[in-house]
Amino acid sequence: MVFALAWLSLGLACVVSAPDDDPTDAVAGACGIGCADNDAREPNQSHTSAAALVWDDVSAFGGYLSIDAFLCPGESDWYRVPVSELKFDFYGLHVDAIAAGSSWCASVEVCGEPALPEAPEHTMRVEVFDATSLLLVAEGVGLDGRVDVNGFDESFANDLLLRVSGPTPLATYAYELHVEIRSFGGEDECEC
Ligand SMILES: [Ca+2]
Ligand SMILES: [Ca+2]
Repeated sequence: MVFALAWLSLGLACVVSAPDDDPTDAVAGACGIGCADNDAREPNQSHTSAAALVWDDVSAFGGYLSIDAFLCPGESDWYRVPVSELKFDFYGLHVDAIAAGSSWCASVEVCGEPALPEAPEHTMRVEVFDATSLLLVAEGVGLDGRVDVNGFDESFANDLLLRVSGPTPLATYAYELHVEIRSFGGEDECEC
């Protein structure tokens, strides 16, 4: 227990930035320290080192991509999504982030799909920024390892920067990130 508390206090006190770190991360107490299980898109600890993502599929209905990644204690994972190349008339943003152990329809209890309990180690924040202005255009926080961020208007017509982080350094997990820009309005439904 003594060791656990010592580790915890170190984690919470850490404000040291990595060389490529964003100053705002240091203010927020993020360390950028990484961990053994971190993903191959590192380093992406700040918006200036955001990992460039590419669409898995683009059609007249929208662009879609998904990746598997890992969030280490206290880090940020930044991604750049090439929305401006889509040239749609309508931009509907749908971001689904799923920590390992949760599932797409975890919030629909009647479906009985895997879900995580609300806990500090399962917290996840997804922020969406306009890549040019760096204005925050959407965000979501989940305490149960499941974040769903949606929006639609011209705010999502430029390239977007996504930041995945844990509000607490206790949050660490493998996660899936699904990003879709739809050229039409529409809601997701979980069908059991
Ligand atoms: Ca990572
Ligand atoms: Ca990172």
